[in-house]
Amino acid sequence: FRHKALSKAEEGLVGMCEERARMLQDQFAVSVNHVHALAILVATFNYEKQPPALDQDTFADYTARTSFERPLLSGVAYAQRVKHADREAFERQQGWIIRTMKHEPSPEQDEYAPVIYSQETISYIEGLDMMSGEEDRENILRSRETGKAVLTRPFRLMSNHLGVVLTFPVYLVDLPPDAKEEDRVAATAGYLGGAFDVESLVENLLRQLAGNQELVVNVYDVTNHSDPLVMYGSEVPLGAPSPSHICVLDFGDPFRKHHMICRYRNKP
Ligand code: WA2
Repeated sequence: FRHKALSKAEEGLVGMCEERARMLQDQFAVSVNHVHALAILVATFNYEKQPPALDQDTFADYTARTSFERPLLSGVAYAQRVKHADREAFERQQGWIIRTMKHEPSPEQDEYAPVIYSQETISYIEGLDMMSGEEDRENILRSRETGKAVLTRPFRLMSNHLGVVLTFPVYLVDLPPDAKEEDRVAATAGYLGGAFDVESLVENLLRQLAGNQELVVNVYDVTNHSDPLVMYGSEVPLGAPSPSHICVLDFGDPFRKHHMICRYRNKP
């Protein structure tokens, strides 16, 4: 009798966890696809047209009107690659100087990735060198070497919410899918990316589902299996022997591994 009651409860747990994992993965995937399209938009209108047929106002307008396509992103932006030799000319042309993510004038670097276009929801990153933040910098380097969408580990975004950053590279020329790493780096024009505000937008997503009250959901970055990083939810004190269910999540970056773990708030 007791055994049967527990299995019923566990069945419910599995179903609710899988529903949430599927929803989160799907909303993540559509958001990533739309950022991919924005990277192509920048390549097409900013680089394949002479003079560029894109500016901050157009980018802000287009990204605001298409934000429904990116339900888990708090905002998107484009950071241009600027080599040190071109910094002075770039700053003179823009009328502002490149700053670090701590808002200080950028010290000399080999190259920079200042944001030149941004969605208004994250306008605070305009003019900031995205290579000055460790997580953003690693993303930028990995995206341009692979030509693929990449994700950071979870960290506190500039919004102060826990989340991850997505980055797509933008190239000056069309590259074959098997292009060499060095050719990719040489052809890099900049980086189109955005912030997955997991803390508030996933909360919002889960709140709308039936059974939300009774369920505790956590998402972890388990890329390093012995050091799981919280991506969503609060740390649940271990040792509580309540049944839990684990769903594997695929956010589209094969370098990263994610899990969702669900348990009942009160042992049913
Ligand atoms: N965007 C928004 N908030 C952030 C952030 C970010 N990066 N990093 C920390 N908080 C323009 O990869 C290029 C966006 C970075 C893209």
